[in-house]
Amino acid sequence: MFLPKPSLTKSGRYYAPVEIPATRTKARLQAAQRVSTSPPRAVPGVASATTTQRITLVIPALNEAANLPHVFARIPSCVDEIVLVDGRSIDGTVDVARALRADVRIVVQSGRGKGNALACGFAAATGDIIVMLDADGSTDPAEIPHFVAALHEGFAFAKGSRFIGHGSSTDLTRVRRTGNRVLALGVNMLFKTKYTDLCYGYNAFWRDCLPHMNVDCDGFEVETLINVRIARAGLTVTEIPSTEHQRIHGESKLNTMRDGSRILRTILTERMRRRTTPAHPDEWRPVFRELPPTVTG
Ligand SMILES: Nc1nc2c(ncn2[C@@H]2O[C@H](COP(=O)(O)OP(=O)(O)O)[C@@H](O)[C@H]2O)c(=O)[nH]1
Ligand SMILES: [Mg+2]
Repeated sequence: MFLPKPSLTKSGRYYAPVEIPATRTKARLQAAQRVSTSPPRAVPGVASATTTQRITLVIPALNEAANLPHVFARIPSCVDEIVLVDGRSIDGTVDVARALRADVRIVVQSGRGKGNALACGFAAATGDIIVMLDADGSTDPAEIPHFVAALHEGFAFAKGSRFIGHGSSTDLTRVRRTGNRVLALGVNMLFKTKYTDLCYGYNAFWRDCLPHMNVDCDGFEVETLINVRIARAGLTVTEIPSTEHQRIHGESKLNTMRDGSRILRTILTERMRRRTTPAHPDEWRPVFRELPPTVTG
């Protein structure tokens, strides 16, 4: 395995080192290339990387029974723990998840919305590395190794982006794409970030980031809240090119106007806030309920 030294480009932007296994093709190399605004460095409180760290995958799911077979089939073997956070689905989501993976942990969220679901999933996760992605087939679990590799290179947070490198989306409508771009511009101006994507649900991070993220929102503003708080905490962030597909079955629960204005409100509120990290290390942790595992044999 060859690990090139970090280097600065002519434009002054930092290209993170990329692990290059001998078998990697040109396309995969481009896929692994990441641009960051700062070099990876040791972050106080963020675990140092070894290859033995455990990985938890957190999947929020609300009536996604028909999509789970596709999603679970693509989860790579490097994932040690799967936490599915159910939003009290009525389509058999929990039964399907259990039929697919006997070892899946089922968490019932304490409140409502994707933000609350992720907060509960993060609270339940036991891994050193936490990966979050969607249950509708739009985010591909096969990309997880790219995210994890970035964390092992020294970044605190690996943030999926549909608009960098070979990243793309066939799921976004034109209105949502424009809204995402405008909101990302606003965040970049207000928080001095260089994000190419703001509202994407595919990320990975060391568990030490959790108190900094302090996820305390309910809805689809959750990704924005996380992205803003990790930037304000000074954590090292790198963007990973990611391909978003159309959800396979069912419809998006996101309402462009309602959730767009929630995201805007979140950005403005975060800009006004002073304290971002909870005083107590467990203050961010919501109460959640976990269903007992199914008895087998
Ligand atoms: N547990 C839970 N999951 C949710 C909730 N709302 C959305 N999700 C999940 O969050 C992911 C993204 O939701 P989706 O409707 O596809 O939104 P979009 O991708 O932004 O269009 C999917 O896996 C949903 O099942 C919720 O209230 N509770
Ligand atoms: Mg979706």
